[in-house]
Amino acid sequence: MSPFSSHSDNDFHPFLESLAELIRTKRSDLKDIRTIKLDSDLEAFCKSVDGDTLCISNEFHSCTAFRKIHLEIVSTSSGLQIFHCVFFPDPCFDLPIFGTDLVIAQTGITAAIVDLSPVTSTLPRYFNDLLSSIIIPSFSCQRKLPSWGSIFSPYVQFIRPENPNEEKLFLELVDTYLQILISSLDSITPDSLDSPLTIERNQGQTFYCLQQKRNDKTRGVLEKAFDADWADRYINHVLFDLPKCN
Ligand code: BLA
Repeated sequence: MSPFSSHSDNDFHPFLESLAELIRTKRSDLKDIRTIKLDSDLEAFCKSVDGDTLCISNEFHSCTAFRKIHLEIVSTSSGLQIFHCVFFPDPCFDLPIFGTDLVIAQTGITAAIVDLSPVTSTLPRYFNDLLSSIIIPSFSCQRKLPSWGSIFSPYVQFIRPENPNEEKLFLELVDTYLQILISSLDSITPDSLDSPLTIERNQGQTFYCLQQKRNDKTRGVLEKAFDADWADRYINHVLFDLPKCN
């Protein structure tokens, strides 16, 4: 039985469903994709506090070029729904980090963000060339990035979609960013584990994770349902574990 069935309304917002379906389809295009088996208590679980139930479900995959592909859905019985997805590259590959986050409150969608984030001072040329050639829609509500958001690329989109057309445009953008990422794999050769380039990308990925951990809004949702220690462990080990040192 799905832990989500404990909710009075276990339907996800159609925008969240579409984003999840899009990413799962793209993920299945990766040649050697494999599921990482999780402890069953991390795969899907719920916690009730003060009459509100929070449920989390996780999917972890990996493949040659990505050390971890994480897809997560968080929902509460009071109507909060969050979609979180990150593709963490193996630092031997000259790839940016793909990340997307969607936050839906009772009042509607509040945040949608997507990026291919660099782990060195600039994006690799392949990505810069392709991203600079696409037409990014002029979404009506652009949101201001927090200070820790310096990790994102110049192509980050952080918006509040105002209508179904903007939701569709956002989904198309996610599709394009993932297409660019996946198409880059055809011509990529990994550097060795001890290459200075790999080491630099490892450090860049570590910095990305440390900055993401400064997002008090993520911590806030988890701390409210669990407690500070649990939230800390979850953020450090499940959401933003650091790449292994070379
Ligand atoms: C914002 N993230 C948020 C918000 C909430 C969460 C409640 C506030 C929404 C708003 O301001 O409208 C909560 N996000 C979560 C939770 C998880 C999650 C609980 O992922 C998972 C358990 N966050 C990411 C990734 C990105 C990201 C990968 O995890 C980007 C690629 C971005 N979320 C992000 C940003 C904000 C945000 C930039 C806005 C923060 C701010 O305005 O201070």
